[in-house]
Amino acid sequence: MSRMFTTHEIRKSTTLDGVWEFALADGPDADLRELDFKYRLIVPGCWETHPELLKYQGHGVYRRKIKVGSAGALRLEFKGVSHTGKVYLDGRLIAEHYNAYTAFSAVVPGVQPGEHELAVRVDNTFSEASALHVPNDYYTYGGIMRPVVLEELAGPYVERIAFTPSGGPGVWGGDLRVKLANPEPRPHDVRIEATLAGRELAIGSVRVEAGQSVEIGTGELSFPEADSWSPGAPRLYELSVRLFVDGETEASDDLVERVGFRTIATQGERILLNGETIVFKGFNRHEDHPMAGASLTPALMMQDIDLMLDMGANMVRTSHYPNDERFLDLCDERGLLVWEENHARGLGIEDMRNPNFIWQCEQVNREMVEQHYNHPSIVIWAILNECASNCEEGRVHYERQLKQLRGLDASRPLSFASHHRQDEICFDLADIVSCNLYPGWYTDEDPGELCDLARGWADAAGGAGKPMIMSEFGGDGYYGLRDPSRVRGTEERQADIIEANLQAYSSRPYVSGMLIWQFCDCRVTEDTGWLISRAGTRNSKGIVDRYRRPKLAYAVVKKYFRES
Ligand code: ADA
Repeated sequence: MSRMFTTHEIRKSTTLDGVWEFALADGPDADLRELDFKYRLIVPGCWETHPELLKYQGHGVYRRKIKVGSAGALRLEFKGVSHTGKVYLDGRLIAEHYNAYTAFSAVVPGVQPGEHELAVRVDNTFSEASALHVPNDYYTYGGIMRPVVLEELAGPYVERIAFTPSGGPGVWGGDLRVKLANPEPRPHDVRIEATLAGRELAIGSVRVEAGQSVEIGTGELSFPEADSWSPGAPRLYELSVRLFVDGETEASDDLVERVGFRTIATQGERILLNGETIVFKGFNRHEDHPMAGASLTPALMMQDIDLMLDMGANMVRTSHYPNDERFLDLCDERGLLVWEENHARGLGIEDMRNPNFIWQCEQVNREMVEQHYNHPSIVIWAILNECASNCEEGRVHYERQLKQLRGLDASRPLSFASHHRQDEICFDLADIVSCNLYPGWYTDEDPGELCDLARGWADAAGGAGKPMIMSEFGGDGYYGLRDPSRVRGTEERQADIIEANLQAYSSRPYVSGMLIWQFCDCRVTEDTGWLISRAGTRNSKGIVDRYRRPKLAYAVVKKYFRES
């Protein structure tokens, strides 16, 4: 299952879930014919779930046979390969992609019916070639960790749909952009129809040249009957787009998306959802589980959402990378708002000088927005968590990337989380000011006083008149370590820290959001500098542990999130 709903009624589409053969490789160029495919791994999955590969960091090759029914173009989509994937069809390279957290695809024209071999080289090593996957306070797992989709294309196909809602309750509208591609060696005339919220829409006709793609837009449409999407009533609508090629009366391709009617905006120091003030309460969450690595099953994703909702949360931040689409689908369905961010954590200016940094960030920004554009739950795009936003050289990157995001999506506010306190210099570039501060854990400051100081620093640094979110705060609590002394690391002390922080932020009207670091404990890179101080090679600031067992702080969070 690659999504939580059916995305094609017409196009032939299957997921390649299941058992694949797997071989270790001693480098990126190992001869595929000479490898020993002795392992059997589940896709999607992480190789660290295999008892011999618990800490394997290196190269490996996945392999399986696929069956193709009719001659034509084949489309293969990989939702997430960690962190670099090279895809081969019958020994021929057809796609290459860097970054575990966004999807990529390959369209191969003229594939003959019958059996073919699919092989994927996967690499999760750290080197200069990888500017974003670096040793870090979370774990870069290895493997084909998100679903793989195989599609047979009958001709021109819908590559992407982007729906932007506008208006408000009772006067909902929106505009639709459809991107079509023609994988065939001759041009086609294509007519496009769509269905949304009970309306049949004739989008128009267009000629698509051989091997080209085109985008067609509707302009503003009105849907006065549509219900709003909101956390309390997350009403979703299927948006189906169909293609009719060269005068045919039967559609030959389609794509179904799920959309919601909601607006998100900032107004002075407030954030407005559907025109009403909202305060975000929630968690930072890593995609991490002891039994599944970063490849959580839908049941595990749903459990996380249930736990967050049980505590009274209304938001999750996808720290620090774009998340699995199935998790976002579930957030849409359950009404959990999402702050989604690009992939970067704690990169200093030296790291940002990596020659691959710019293109790798630009690529993940573009893929994140294009691939996740239609999720009504996503209400903030963010970039570069705790990177060098405290110096002019770093500012150039923040400016460039925020501008890129604005160009890709002007309908959602932008932010970035900063830990630079009074040294921050980029808040003027964002729509929302976000601060990561750890009073009670890394410092002994009073959370309320520090929050007031942070508001002042933000105001002085170009953030005046903008909403402010406390985007990270918390402290370690080792699951099961209980002690009346309430010393650091006990569950009691963690609960105290969380309580003091939540009390301070929920009583300050200028705070538009509070996101606890973090939802669940997570595995971190082993043996790298200061990270060695992470007991058990994990970040233990979760309100639940890696197995989702609640710590004492759970009840504290529930009290504040549910009552405030
Ligand atoms: C930072 C960072 C998180 C995590 C946290 C911590 O704020 O953004 O990824 O490392 O600190 O636990 O120290």
